[in-house]
Amino acid sequence: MKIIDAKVFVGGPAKNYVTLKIMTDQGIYGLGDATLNNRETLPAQYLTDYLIPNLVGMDPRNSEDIWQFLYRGAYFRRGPIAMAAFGAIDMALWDIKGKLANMPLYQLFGGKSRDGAMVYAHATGADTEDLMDSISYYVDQGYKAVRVQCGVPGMPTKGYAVPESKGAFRNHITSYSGIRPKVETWDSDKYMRFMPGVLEEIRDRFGPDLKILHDVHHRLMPREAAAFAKSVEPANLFWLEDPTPAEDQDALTLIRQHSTVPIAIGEVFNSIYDCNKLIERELIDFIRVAVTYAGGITPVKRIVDLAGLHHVRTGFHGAPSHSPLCMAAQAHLNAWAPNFGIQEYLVLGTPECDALFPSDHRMENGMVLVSDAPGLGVDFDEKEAARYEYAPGSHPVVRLEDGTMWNY
Ligand code: KDG
Ligand code: MG
Repeated sequence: MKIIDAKVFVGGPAKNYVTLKIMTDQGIYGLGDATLNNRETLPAQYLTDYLIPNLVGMDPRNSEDIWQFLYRGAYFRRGPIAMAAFGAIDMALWDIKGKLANMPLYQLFGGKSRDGAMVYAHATGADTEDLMDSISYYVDQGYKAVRVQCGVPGMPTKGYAVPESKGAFRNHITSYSGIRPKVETWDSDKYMRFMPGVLEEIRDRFGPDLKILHDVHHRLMPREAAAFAKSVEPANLFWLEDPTPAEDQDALTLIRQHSTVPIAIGEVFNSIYDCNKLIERELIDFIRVAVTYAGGITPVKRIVDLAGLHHVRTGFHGAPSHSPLCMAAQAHLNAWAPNFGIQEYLVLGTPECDALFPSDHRMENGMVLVSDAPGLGVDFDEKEAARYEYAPGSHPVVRLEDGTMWNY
């Protein structure tokens, strides 16, 4: 069996999905996702210029050897651009393998460990009452877990992932359009004074069973993060995410010394070498890598197995920017992983997205139910894809009130 060609598509409804389609001489094709949010053309070009010409002629069934060829062959290893490109190839090769075996991928991993994978939604509010309405909206739909973000009084822009005005939470998605980023302001003191009280109010209002998550989005310094983690303990969080910039791994030791709040980290990690020490030293509770950014199913399955040895559970990244192909790869891993924790899940099929990526993966009562179709269980409609064009975007940048650059 041989790979005869591969194509890359960039575009989609309100997102620049980077979709790879690998064709074989047996008519079976595989699909993979290389969507690197706001830098989408870069993995697309890496695929087109360097990787696809090497894939042609290879046996797609040798996905392990092909992964080693890509990774060891890169010389300048890792990094989000290369790993997203490898991730797309690896996903597509697993898709082909599943189609050849006529089995959904979770069967190839070892079968199902659960019927449905619990997901969390993003609740957000311009102020506390607005946030409470947003949480109720998701709880009423059957969600058992919500990430909660709240506008901080007295900050010129209100904080990470919060709407500027009340009542906007249903459609709130951080705006990414244009090459020049929007500038947000941040004040750690105001945030640290305000947020613990909000989390306690949510716990009082919604009772002991709701799983409450909160994302600091890399904004606190290590000592602040340790103090903050201690101060949110009464709210009994399911997790506290990215309390400090993820590259300073010693910060996690300080946080652990001061608090038992569960820590989730990893959405910006690209490889097992970004998290193996954190996992082995049991400094985190949830690993948040995404199958796309971390190089595909092959390496992420190894991370999941390592995490399992240390009681670290999965909580894969699933921001709105992730393509349904990445979410499908994660749905299969979630169905199998003995150490599954939770899944962030936001690509709630708009009609346009469902038309571009038809599948019968579904969401019911805050759980993802994985498709039983062979492979990833997601198709790609090229005619639909022709409707979309690449539109450049950018993450916001953050400055302190005196103008100092900070972490988004
Ligand atoms: O591309 C960046 C987003 O994926 C990120 O800001 C979302 O922090 C995020 C999350 O937890 O989903
Ligand atoms: Mg996050």
